[in-house]
Amino acid sequence: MTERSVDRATIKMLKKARSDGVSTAWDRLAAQEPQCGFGQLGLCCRNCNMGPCRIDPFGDGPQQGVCGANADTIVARNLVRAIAAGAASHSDHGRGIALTLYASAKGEAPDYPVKDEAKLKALAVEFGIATEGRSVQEIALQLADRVLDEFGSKRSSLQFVNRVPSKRRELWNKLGITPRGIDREVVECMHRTHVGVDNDYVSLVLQGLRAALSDGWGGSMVATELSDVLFGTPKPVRGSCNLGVLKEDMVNIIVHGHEPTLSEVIVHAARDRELLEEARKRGAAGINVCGMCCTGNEILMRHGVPVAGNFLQQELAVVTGAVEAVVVDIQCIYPSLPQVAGCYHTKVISTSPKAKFPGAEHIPFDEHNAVGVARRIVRTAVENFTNRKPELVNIRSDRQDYVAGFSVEAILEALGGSLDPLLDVVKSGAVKGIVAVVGCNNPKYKQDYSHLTFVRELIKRDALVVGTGCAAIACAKAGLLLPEAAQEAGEGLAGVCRALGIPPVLHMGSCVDISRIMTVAAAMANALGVDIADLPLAAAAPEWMSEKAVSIGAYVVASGIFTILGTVPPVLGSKNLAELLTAGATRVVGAAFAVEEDPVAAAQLAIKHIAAKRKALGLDN
Ligand code: SF4
Ligand code: MSK
Repeated sequence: MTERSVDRATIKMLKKARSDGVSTAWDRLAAQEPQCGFGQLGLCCRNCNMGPCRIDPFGDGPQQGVCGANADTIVARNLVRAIAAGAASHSDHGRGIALTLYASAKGEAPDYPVKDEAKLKALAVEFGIATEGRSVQEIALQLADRVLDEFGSKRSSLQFVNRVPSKRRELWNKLGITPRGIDREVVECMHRTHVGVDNDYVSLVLQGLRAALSDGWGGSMVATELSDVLFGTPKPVRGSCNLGVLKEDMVNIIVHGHEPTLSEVIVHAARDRELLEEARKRGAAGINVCGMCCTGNEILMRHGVPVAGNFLQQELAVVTGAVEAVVVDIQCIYPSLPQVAGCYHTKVISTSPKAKFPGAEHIPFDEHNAVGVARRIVRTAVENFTNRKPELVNIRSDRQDYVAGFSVEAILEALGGSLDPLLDVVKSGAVKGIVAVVGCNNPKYKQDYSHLTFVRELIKRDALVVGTGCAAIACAKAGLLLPEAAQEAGEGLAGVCRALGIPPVLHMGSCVDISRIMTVAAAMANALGVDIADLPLAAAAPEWMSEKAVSIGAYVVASGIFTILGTVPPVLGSKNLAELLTAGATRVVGAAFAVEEDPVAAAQLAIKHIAAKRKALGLDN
């Protein structure tokens, strides 16, 4: 099992899964091998019913589909469709949060009062909404209304684009990739990739970038900013993580997926006296709510709720035999969960009308009666406690403390109210640069190995790391989110961490919270009067797997940040497209992708890039 993961808790639970006769993602991957070579290269097309068509990568067989599309067109269309799916997922999540704020402001969602009035007002000002002499409800209603307009906007640019340095905005305008309506860019991707529409790979990729930008500076940013308004802006908080956070003597509930709307109220319902009494009556010492993936990140950032693990651990949490309910909303949830749960006593409870799972119990979430639904879900879990099969319970003790909650506001507070101290340590070279490490796990690669190796190489060389998503959970499990981890950092970064009392790796939230990283990058560039592409920044998704990660990578590059992918994207079937993404893009948007599966070599690429940017800015002369 050591070839599957570097995480001890994962390895132990994989062994238990095997002895319990449970198949996991790793087993299903083995059963899929060899995976389709055409698919891996991006060379198959099913966009119309004259197909499916595929291009022979060796040049002996067909070089065109029935319609005449060549490798460049097919690979580019597949890439753009992946971006559209990723952007749609983040943005639909953002829309859900905006609709909740709207309902809250209308008095129709009483369980969601505005928690951060200062942030509400700051956003209102950004959107040109008057705040003087107006109630929180009035401001919230107008802001939610205005934000919802962004999805189907007739305007030529999204509001948050104004955060971007002017040089970059001019470039986007020149290239015709300034994002307009959030939904519009996704729809245009689907239109252009329909048979017989856009067949020029460069033109297709540019629209892909525009859709991705509508995610990063639109849908994801909406999700982050309005979640802060509704649930509170995160501040540094301590918690613990990994499968050892499950408690043998308690009712264990895992909340998994991406939206904070449900998990927030479940956290509160689990503290309800009546439900706690019910749990005690059934022999449990209490109710233990733990997160998984990005729903986990959302509640760990705001409440320090324990996180049971990242993407590849969702089945393994069930394998402990100690989970009464896995409550899921949207995104990154295996369809296999009910099957695995069937081997134990665990109930899988789906809650979103957008994500149903055969074999799961569906308890529809309703923001108008959120606490009522949350209580029903918690009660279902409590009632399931007595069904536990003690002979199948095996919770290992692996758990690790972390500090998370580094929102932009929290970072500014740690810096004394302005970015200047951060810019000063970057200028002095104590911190050489900042690298964003984000994204998933992927069973094709040893779980967490690339994340941790890459991050350790970077902090050793005085690069400050900011993380989100499953990458941040990997770092949390390895102890890298503690201030004490500064001892693994280079002298310069370690000194900065000690002075500020921060870890060398800052957890900035869930996948949509990469928008927080973009906001910091834009603010740094604005403060220095340069473009984002001029800054000593880099990004990486060492173990990515989802279409959302494709959208993220595209908007990060289009925003001017060099991005390293640790798993190979399905674009190598088109030499032209691969060249455009890894080299040509630098000439177009000032940044490009690199693909490097070896995390040590990937860290060297990031450090080399940062050194070049520092030199160009005259910082190391
Ligand atoms: Fe084949 Fe063209 Fe149809 Fe794709 S769009 S399936 S390449 S005919
Ligand atoms: S949860 S998108 S596996 S990071 Fe955001 Fe993790 Fe990737 Fe899902």
